[in-house]
Amino acid sequence: MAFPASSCVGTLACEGVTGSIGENSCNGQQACQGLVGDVGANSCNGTQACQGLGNDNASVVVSVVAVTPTVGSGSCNGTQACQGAFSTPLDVFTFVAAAEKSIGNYSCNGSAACQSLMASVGDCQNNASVPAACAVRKPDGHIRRSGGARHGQNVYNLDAVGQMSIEAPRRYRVGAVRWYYVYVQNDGDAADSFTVGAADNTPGGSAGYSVRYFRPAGAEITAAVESGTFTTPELGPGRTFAIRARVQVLAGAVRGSQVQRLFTITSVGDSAVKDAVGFLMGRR
Ligand SMILES: [Ca+2]
Repeated sequence: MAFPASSCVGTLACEGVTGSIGENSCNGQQACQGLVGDVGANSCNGTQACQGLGNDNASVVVSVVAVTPTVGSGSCNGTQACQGAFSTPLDVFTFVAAAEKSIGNYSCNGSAACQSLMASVGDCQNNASVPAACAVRKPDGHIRRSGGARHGQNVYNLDAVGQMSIEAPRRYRVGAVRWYYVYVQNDGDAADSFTVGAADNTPGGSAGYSVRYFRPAGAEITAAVESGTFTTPELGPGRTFAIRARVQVLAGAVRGSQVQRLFTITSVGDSAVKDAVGFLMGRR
């Protein structure tokens, strides 16, 4: 049967039904799970909505699935929405041509949305703005000491290998001050903010050194950086924000000792995406 527009809205609505459904439908938690049939635009938006859509769960005697459902634009947006849609079960007598099915633009935006989907999906990049789930998050940290070379641009890792400003140990006398610039660049394709945290990873600790952090305009942000809560302003793609680090050798620094910091830069848009830079210097 055919359902009109704005149907199957609500938790568990139309679970497992057969038939086409008009636009603005299947919007609700677990709505239209296991549905077999076409779905109109602006549909399947909700947690686990339309999961298993179009699956052939028939017995082994079924050779071909008659329906070739499609889903309109603006759909499958929600956590786990449309997961496993149009997948073919392990049934040697059943063949479902994935190419016959499609989902329109503005779709599949959400954590794990459309996972295992066997269908073509409109390009995320065609959306009027980049939805969070489509955005590429990519912080790029780089670092240099004042007057020194920059390290780590277009290098991405969590241990700062290849992204360290390393100076010859025993270089500085007691009282010496060095400045470092920690650059946070947005290499992603959507505006994003980034947190910056500093860890003291000096072997044996860095007693005898003062390390403080400042905004470009001069305000001190040492506590926020040390706790990892400092957050940059929102940066457009390609834009950079710089933090200054002031390192001073104190009278208590042991001869030949060193001070090291590891800075971890984390995307606010996706906290799983990070980059790291660091510096190493020491007392003569
Ligand atoms: Ca980098």
